Amino acid sequence: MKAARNSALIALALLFAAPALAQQASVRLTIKDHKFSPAEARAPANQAFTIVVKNLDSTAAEFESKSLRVEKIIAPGGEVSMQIRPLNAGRYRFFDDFHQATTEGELVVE
Ligand SMILES: [Cu+2]
Repeated sequence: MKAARNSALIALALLFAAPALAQQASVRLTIKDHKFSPAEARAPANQAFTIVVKNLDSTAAEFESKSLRVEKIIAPGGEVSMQIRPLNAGRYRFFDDFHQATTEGELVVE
């Protein structure tokens, strides 16, 4: 009886979780030689998405954007994932707060 109820709950959970996962867009960036790649990335407007940044340099980086409202340290060789709220169409600048002079890019939301 209890097992049947649990599996029904699991089925229900999967039913709701699957479309949400399928729809969630993600933007992947890397940092190498203190440059973002791509330096201009694209994301969908009006829906939540994730930004995943991998740091291929041997120094720590701090992914930061005032307009995206994120700030996260990335260890050398490390990767971070950030959940971004639904955004209006526009251009959103981001940068490495530890290497601001060289390491910046823009997210085009459309
Ligand atoms: Cu900072």
